[in-house]
Amino acid sequence: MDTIAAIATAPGPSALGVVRLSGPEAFRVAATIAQGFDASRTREVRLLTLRDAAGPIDRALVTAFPGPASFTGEDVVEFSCHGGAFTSSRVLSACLAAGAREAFAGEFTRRAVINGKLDLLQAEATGDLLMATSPAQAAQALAQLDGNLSRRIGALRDTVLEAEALLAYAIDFPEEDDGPVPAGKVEAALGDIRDQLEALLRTAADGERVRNGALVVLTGPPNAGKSSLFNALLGSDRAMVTATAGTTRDAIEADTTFEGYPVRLVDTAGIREGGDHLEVLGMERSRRWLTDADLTIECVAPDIETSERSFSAVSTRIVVATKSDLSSPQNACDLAVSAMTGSGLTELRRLVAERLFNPRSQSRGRANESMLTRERHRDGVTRALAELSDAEVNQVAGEPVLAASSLRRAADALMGVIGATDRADVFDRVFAGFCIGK
Ligand SMILES: Nc1nc2c(ncn2[C@@H]2O[C@H](COP(=O)(O)OP(=O)(O)O)[C@@H](O)[C@H]2O)c(=O)[nH]1
Ligand SMILES: [Mg+2]
Repeated sequence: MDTIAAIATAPGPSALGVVRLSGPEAFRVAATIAQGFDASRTREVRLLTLRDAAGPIDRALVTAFPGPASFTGEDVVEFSCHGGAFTSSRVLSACLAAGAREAFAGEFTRRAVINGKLDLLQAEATGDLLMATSPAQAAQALAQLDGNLSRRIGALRDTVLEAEALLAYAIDFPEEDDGPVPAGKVEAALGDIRDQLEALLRTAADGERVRNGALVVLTGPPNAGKSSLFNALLGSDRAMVTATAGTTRDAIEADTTFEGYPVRLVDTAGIREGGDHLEVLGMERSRRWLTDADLTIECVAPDIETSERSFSAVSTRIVVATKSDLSSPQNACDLAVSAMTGSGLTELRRLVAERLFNPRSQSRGRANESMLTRERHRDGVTRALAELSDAEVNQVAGEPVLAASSLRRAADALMGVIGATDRADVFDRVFAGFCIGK
């Protein structure tokens, strides 16, 4: 292992800039740069002068964390210097001149995984926590970082291995009619595993929705007040609003939070017959967004005629009567709002959050409930479930040896999700989205 260095804080002017070193040479590199660095004074924050060949760089707080009780499991040094592009870059350059190599994205966390400080699920959660923009995302990432999902999948894997042991036992005592493994016990164990795998798989939709944000698309005829509502929900004038029908041509996206849950809100061109070339293109786009939507907010205005064509067939939709300041809603709707006065907006945000995330917040109340949050998790659990089905078929067919090896593969698939694997391709995929210095 070589020694790596990186700036761990975001670029741009800031109060502090943190430079991190990790690897067998970390203490030697630090001693070259920091006057009076003492590797024996571990986990002690010391104010030292940093220098390079050209002279002093900064006075910085320096902390030494000896491995294995460090973030990466290796010797680690952190320099907390003044922020801004210049100072932290110069400290980094000094580390490189003293023999460290610049880290690539996610390399510190990757080393933590290799050294057994974190499993792969926790490493992913670290990345999710850095990217979180809403309370729900942060809470989910933190639970995964705490190991909740790892424990749930680990316990399930143990159950699979117990069933495999049960089978092995039955294989060793085939002659005994009423042997050590009562008839039906294996079947019951397999059925229980199936239930648990299916329950786990059902958490993926909610878990991934919290991680990625739910796609909420505003739709309705031109001039129904979609852009006005879009702006009002965001609290900023993002979309153009005019009394001319067909103003919005392109879809506009914005990230926001409703009741602490992440939402990608999209304003679209209103759908109607006719319109010029540009408007027709806009309507095509609207239809595409509607296909992907997790939920649509369908706007009906008192002064605008609404044809069913304007709407989508998405199952989750909220019908909103807009411009409630003009007149009270005539048609059946879930809610009345006014972008002008702001009335009904809080209720609308709450209703959207409930429709999209409520099943999850109920299940969240249950002890130890943890969610699959990525396609990688879903793939692994799906593979385990396919192996379990093979095991069931083989068991029924009187092939316990084959059933046992299917169970072994199911256990391996679950282990792969937790990440006690050293497969480089899996690692590359997990760490591809990380920033440098993490
Ligand atoms: N009185 C009133 N007028 C509104 C309200 N929302 C939108 N409008 C007006 O309705 C017209 C169309 O609004 P716009 O947001 O561009 O509708 P869109 O075509 O569906 O995006 C504009 O003249 C707006 O000023 C509202 O809450 N109250
Ligand atoms: Mg508009």
